[in-house]
Amino acid sequence: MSSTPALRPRVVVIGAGIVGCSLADELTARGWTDVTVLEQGPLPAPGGSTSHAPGLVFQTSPSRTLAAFARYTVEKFSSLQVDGVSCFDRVGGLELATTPERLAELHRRAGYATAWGIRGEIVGADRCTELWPLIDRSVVLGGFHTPDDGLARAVLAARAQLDRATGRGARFLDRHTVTGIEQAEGRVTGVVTDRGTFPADHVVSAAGFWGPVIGRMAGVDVPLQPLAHQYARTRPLPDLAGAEAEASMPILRFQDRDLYFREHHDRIGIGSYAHRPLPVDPFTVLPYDAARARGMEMPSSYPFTEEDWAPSWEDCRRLLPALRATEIEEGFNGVFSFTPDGMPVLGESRQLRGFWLAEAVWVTHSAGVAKAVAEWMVDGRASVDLHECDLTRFEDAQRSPAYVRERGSQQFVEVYDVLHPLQPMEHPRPLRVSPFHARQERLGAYFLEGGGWERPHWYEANAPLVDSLGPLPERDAWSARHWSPVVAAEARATRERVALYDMTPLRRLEVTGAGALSFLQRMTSNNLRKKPGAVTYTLLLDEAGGVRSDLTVARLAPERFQVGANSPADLDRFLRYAPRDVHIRDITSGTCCIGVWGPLARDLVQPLTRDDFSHEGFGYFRAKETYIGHVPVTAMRLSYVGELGWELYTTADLGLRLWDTLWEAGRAHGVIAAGRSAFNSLRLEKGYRSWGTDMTDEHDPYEAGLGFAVRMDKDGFVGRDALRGPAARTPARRLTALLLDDPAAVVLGKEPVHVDGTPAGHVTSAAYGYTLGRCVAYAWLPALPAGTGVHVDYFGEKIPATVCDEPLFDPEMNRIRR
Ligand code: FAD
Ligand code: THG
Repeated sequence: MSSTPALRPRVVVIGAGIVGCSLADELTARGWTDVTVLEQGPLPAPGGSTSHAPGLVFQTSPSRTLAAFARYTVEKFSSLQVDGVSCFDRVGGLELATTPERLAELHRRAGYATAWGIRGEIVGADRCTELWPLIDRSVVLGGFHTPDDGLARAVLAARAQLDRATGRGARFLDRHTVTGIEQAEGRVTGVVTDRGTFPADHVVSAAGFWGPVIGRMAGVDVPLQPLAHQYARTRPLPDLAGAEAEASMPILRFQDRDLYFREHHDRIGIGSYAHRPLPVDPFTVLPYDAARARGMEMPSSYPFTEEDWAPSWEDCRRLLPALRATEIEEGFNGVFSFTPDGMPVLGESRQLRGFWLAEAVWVTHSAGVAKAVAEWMVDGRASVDLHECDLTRFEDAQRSPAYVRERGSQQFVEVYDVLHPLQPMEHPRPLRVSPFHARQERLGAYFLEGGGWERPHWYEANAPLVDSLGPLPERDAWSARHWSPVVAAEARATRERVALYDMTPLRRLEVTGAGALSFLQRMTSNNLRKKPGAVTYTLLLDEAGGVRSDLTVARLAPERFQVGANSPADLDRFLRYAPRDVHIRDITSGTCCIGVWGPLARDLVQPLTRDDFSHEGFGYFRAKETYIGHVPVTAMRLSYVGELGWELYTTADLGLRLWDTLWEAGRAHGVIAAGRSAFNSLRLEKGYRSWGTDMTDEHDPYEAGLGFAVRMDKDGFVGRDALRGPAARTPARRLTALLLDDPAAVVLGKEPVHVDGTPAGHVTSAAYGYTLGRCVAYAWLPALPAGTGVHVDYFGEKIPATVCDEPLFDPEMNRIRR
């Protein structure tokens, strides 16, 4: 994607922490050997977060991408040595539960581990004390033991990678402070330091929590917040006297008290997230020498605040009574980075080509991140899905310093909390609201947040409809969160009558200009050369044929298109590729959309317009610009919930009028407002994929079940050449539809799936299908015939499910095409 200015481009990496060193290694390993790493502090421990990281590596994460990064880091560090000392000490990991909620959470984490290929098992309290004899057995209920986790020797690992990169031609220049980024015509050209300027074709900021400072030099927002975090070491423990190894017990987490532990020979090191957030302004961090002159060990280690530590020290002694015989010998408040969503910030800036970020990365993920960024730079794409880490993922409203600070601090607070996948952060809310917000509030909307938007998940106003439903299966406490029986009523009303869905958060791009058609033809997989009025479902592929997004493209006029898109990355990709005669505008903010769906949708809408909304007058996947009452709308006949109806778009100023017009007209038809929970259930019954969850650029269209949107007979679209092989069309793995056998069972997503008793894949999305009377789960699995029995592992329970042909609901399209 990034145009490569030279065969062997000149790369300058800023920062020689674990990320900068690892990146130099990965780049030089791929033949990009003209690499200069600039570091303000003295090597080998220049004073950033890496220099004092205790190096605990717990690989398990809800994020498949983070888990993959961690697995690679462990594999790589295990193979690296300096002077005979390994860079990784595989002592294992142990997470403790002291409450039933945490024990359940550990089962969920064990599920992630299985799904992402990490060994681990739930163990009882006895085994916990066997692994960690200092633990007071009466405090713990059980634990999650992961034998392949352990300790990274971060400074050593940085050294080893630095040495290897140096051997391939990279140079590391310490005591060089970067003071500016040079650019010309939207590309980086060099890096200015206090000791001269270094010309560069690519610059990577691996400056850790200094990222925002480097970002400002380049004119690029870096949405991370540095926070201080307490780490302390005890005096020698009599119980550990004579310990020869640096550590022999697993690294330990006591999440119920926001604490973690490791051994340092005969001492215990303790980290705490229990204290108040301690944000640090990266612009005020002292340079290395000035920090030393002030008595700080290094710029990133602030003085230990005793008052923040005191309550945790009590918790430590309760868990590990042996600590009562000792004291804290030393402690510090060490600084590192937190982002609004807890994920790293990676990728190339669009505003400044050749300027890359590799920030907010833990030691745990460092080598995996470095490999992915190196692949991205050298090959144009990474081999692992990076959409959760891509710097383009943030909306404009998610990049303000106020937002980044609030959310970053909240990430710190919640680091070990048991978080439901739907649970939103409390602040700042509401941030973005649709024009219908006041009406939704009046209907008792249960709002959750996504992309900054307040999104109704159901409406309490529909509660009376629940009585007419048959009995619903009981939900367990976890799946009952952020859910209500009202969801079932809303799904039923959509299938039987008609419902209004707020589709405002659906991203909309306007693509105009003389070159618009040929641009969209080149960028996407389906044929868009159709008369105005046509809507087409099409895929944005990358050069390797991976699915970057799925789009609807409405041709509203010969040179004017409206694109229904997914993430901000879609806009970014369009803007990067667009030639001069194509104009692209994100019109999401400033417009709004209502989905009017259900068998009575036509009865509701037709009387409001003079246009013909009959099947003959307004066909499936067609668009019209018309009026609904007083309101000019763009109407598109399509439905993600699989029912007759239209998406109606208008400008934000007219949104309320549109809502009220439809609401009034709908009374006679029993219209309801319906929320995202019903929406998600209905789309899964219909088999419509959700990009980013069900498929990503790691998947080709055929295995994702989207081959129908690829026109191989169309010339020259991105990704076409990669899909040419016939092998692609008989995929070995598939996004597979499952129905849970037990009508009362529910799973939520990301669970491992077992085939013949062995883990074979994972659930992407899942929701109860109220029409089908079963929970629907989509899963990545080896290609299996319909009827095959599998098991989904939900909190350690093996739930039987069956592979099904799709779509599960209305395969003849009787409900939509009429
Ligand atoms: P850094 O190591 O900070 O490197 C960035 C480098 O950039 C610095 O050396 C800095 O001097 C340099 N730099 C900045 N600005 C400039 C400039 N203008 N010019 C030149 N050079 C510049 N992670 C884990 O995985 N496990 C743990 O157990 C763990 N525990 C932690 C405990 C503590 C107390 C702390 C503070 C962090 C911990 N972390 C842990 C997090 C981890 O340490 C960091 O996320 C990681 O080290 C970041 O690496 P980095 O290379 O991105 O940043
Ligand atoms: N509406 C609009 N744009 C969108 C979405 C939307 N863009 C992003 C995302 N959602 C795209 N996802 C889908 C998925 C399926 C369908 C539409 C958008 C769909 N598919 C039909 C099918 O598979 O049977 C029709 C496919 C075809 O005829 O080619 O309707 O919700 N505006």
